[in-house]
Amino acid sequence: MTLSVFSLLTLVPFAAGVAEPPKPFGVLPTERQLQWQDLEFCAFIHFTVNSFTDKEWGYGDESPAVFNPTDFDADAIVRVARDAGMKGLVLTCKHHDGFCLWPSKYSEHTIAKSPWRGGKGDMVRELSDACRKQGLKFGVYLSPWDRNHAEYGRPAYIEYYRNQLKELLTNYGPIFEVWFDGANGGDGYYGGARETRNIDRATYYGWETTHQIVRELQPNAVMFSDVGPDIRWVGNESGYAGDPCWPTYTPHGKDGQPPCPGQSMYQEGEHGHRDGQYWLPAEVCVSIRPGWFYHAKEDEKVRTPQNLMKMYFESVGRGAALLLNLPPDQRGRIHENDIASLREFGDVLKATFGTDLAKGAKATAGNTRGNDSRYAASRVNDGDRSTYWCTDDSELTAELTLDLGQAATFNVVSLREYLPLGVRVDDWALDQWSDGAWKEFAKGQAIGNHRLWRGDDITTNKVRLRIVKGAACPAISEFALHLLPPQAK
Ligand code: FUL
Repeated sequence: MTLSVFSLLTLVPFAAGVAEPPKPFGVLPTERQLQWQDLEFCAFIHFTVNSFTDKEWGYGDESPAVFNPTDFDADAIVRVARDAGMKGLVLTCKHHDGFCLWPSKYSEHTIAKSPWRGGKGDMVRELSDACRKQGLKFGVYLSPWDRNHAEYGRPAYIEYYRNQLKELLTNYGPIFEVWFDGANGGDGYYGGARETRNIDRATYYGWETTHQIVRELQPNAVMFSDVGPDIRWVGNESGYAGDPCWPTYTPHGKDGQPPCPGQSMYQEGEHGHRDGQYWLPAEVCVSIRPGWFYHAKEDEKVRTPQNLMKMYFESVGRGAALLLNLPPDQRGRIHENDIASLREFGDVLKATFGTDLAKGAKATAGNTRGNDSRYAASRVNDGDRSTYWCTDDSELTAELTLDLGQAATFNVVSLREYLPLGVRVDDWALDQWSDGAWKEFAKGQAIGNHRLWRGDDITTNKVRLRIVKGAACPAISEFALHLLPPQAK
């Protein structure tokens, strides 16, 4: 089992100290959620018959013969994602059209009936292998809505769906994320019936049983949907989380109905709820192009490196995760325009966050928990996310100063709370030392997994973090300073 950075703390023997760690506050993340929140930035790969028929939602009557990428290269796709700084990849193993990218033994509507690799290919295998080889985690999207299947809408389809899920969860190594889409447009081919089939979203899929299958076969995998159970949809496909975006959330149904995928007040996902009943961090899924699937007519509509950076700050920088879609083209390659944009974005991202201008700065705090060095101010800039600065229980407001020794210029501040203790901070502010006095340059609500501020260049020798309001004494694991180059703005 892989341990998140947070678990390491429990492996370090306690140094002689006087203070107990603070009690956790509110609802808390599970180990699998912590591992997932560590990743922050992953790739989404949308690929199916649509990539060849120029559609976004296949009707389900497409012949498998149309699926024939001429130059598919899983290693090349994964390399593009890895070079951009992505840590995982989620593949549409089956989209709404029902076509399977692996040779499922439960279906005829699969890659085995396509000309690709002479019908002997398995794209889930090739991509999951490539991910493992290059150090990315691998996740699966299996559309609950299936416009091809004759039994869709009836109990037999649920058995089929679960059998397919079992194939994906047992034959392809560790799975880090299982993606349950809430979309359902009703009409489809359905084995030739060509009709509209409406299902009761709350009861038809029997989600609890399906979730149990995932827990049994892949206990470390997180499950995504509009309403969890592990991670939630942020509520838009435009590439931003709300400000603030709490990882805590209470899913609400529509019109008093129970919440379920495809039937919830998903717009509330943008901000989450400060006192939400569950730890359900947000995922921002968005495409690098207008569509989720490749369309040649969108080759000139690829997001620019600057736009990707904006999305990064408005998703990862608000404590959510960014799942950025990169649709392979008819060759089975990521298009050159997408690669060029990603490369520039990825290079700037690495250069910016690769240098912490607060490293080596002298950190001092108004209060340190029990004067115990394990909770000292210096824990915020030791480059170790498993350590944190913390105050006495009575101190809900607090301040911490970084003395840089000499003037430095930055335009990005990065803050993190120590997540295993919950979200403790409500309001925060940042000050710069300027002409012999403190001057506030930023303030906000919520820190959580990650909070990035970016603004104009600031040159100063001292920076201060103020916790203005907290529900419990703060536990801050990171306070870093970075400089984003001008071309990234
Ligand atoms: C939606 C789907 O309908 C889109 O086709 C896409 O897969 C997106 C990520 O989720 O619900």
